[in-house]
Amino acid sequence: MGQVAIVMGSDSDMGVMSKAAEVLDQFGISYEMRIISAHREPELFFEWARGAEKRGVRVIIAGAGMAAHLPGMCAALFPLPVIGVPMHTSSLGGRDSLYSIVQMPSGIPVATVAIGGGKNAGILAAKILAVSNPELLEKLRHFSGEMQAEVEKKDARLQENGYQDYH
Ligand code: RP5
Repeated sequence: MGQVAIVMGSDSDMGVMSKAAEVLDQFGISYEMRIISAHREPELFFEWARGAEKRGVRVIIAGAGMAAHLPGMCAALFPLPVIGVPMHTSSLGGRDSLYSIVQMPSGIPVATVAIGGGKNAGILAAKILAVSNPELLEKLRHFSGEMQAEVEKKDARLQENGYQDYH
């Protein structure tokens, strides 16, 4: 049981999808994580996606590569937000995955992140949940503040040392 469901078409997607899980862990958001292939096990996939809302899932993060139908089919079956994560592929550099996920027909949106964008998918899921969770929103503000501080530190180092001595 979890507020978010992370699903991927293959364990070869794990490197990217684990980044989404890490973000959810960081923010204390509960999630389920599954490997389910829409193409290789369509019946199981349908059952899983149809049951997600009843299980308490509020956002699905779906990652897939190549002819990546998993996120779009999640959006067809699940009434709440679906975030799609296109995988990098060796033959077409992930454009196949990206176009398969982002080019949804009108009426069935998938919020598509960048190729390999597992981390942003996790952050986006947190932001969606933060709409009705002030405590989570506060954590997100803190997270943004930390990112800003990191960049400021880097710039201060650059101003101090110049680019030749910037490591
Ligand atoms: C998709 O096909 C998966 O999401 C994966 O990105 C791609 C390749 O799958 P494997 O052949 O590595 O299992 O369904």
